[in-house]
Amino acid sequence: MEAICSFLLNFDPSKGTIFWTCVFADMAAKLSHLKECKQEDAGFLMEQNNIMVIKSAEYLISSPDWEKCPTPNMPEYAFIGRSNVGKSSLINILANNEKLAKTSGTPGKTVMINHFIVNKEWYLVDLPGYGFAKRSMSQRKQWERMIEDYLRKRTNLVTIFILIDSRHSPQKIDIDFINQLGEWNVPFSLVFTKADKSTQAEVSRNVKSFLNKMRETWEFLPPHFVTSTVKKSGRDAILGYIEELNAQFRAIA
Ligand SMILES: Nc1nc2c(ncn2[C@@H]2O[C@H](COP(=O)(O)OP(=O)(O)O)[C@@H](O)[C@H]2O)c(=O)[nH]1
Ligand SMILES: [Mg+2]
Repeated sequence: MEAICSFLLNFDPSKGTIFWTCVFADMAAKLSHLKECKQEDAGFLMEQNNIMVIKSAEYLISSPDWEKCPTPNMPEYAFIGRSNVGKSSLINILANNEKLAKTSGTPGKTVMINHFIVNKEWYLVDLPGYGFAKRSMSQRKQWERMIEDYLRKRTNLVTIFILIDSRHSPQKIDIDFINQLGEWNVPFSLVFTKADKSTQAEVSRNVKSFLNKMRETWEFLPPHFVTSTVKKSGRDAILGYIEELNAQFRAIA
């Protein structure tokens, strides 16, 4: 069976920050088990495992840089990917609120870190996407600086979800961003979006070839999820994973 890397949160009292260690424990076993299930079964299994119920989800604030973000006192999960990959749509189905993050057919230009608070116990963060051709060079530089600072300095950031369009073969821009995260030591998971737009066979082929591409530089693969906001698939698995990490966060906080 393919090696799946699982991460465990730890607290470094000298620095006051959380950090990750890599383990092959319960979570890896669970994820590899889920990988072998059909998506529906995965949702069912997660339900049995007390899948998170969304009681509330509210927009909190948009910040121009990491220092202006809310107090880092709750576990935080950030979502990023190319413009138009389906980020806002995914955030909305996770939060059970179609109007929470704006969705549109045309990508936006705003470069802000957008915080939402879910169940009054964790932060969901919508980050501005990469690969937006209409950004000027200075806007791109601003994006790079803001993202690097946020990802490297935000102490309560548990993991980021990188969204990848499941209709395409591996794209250099996504691979480059992932490799950059490796250099920065930022833990991440992959979410393959818009699974309803191609056949199941095509989606599987693209997911497989993306993971194979990653194997060229990565020893272990991160958890990955396949989603469709039209079919609302993949939602329970992602929320179950967040719930699991929230419990780890609470255990060390
Ligand atoms: N068929 C389908 N369309 C999607 C899905 N997710 C997003 N979209 C569409 O893709 C476009 C961009 O989505 P949006 O969430 O605004 O992308 P963002 O720029 O990454 O935030 C919108 O027209 C969405 O309706 C999906 O899972 N299936
Ligand atoms: Mg958006």
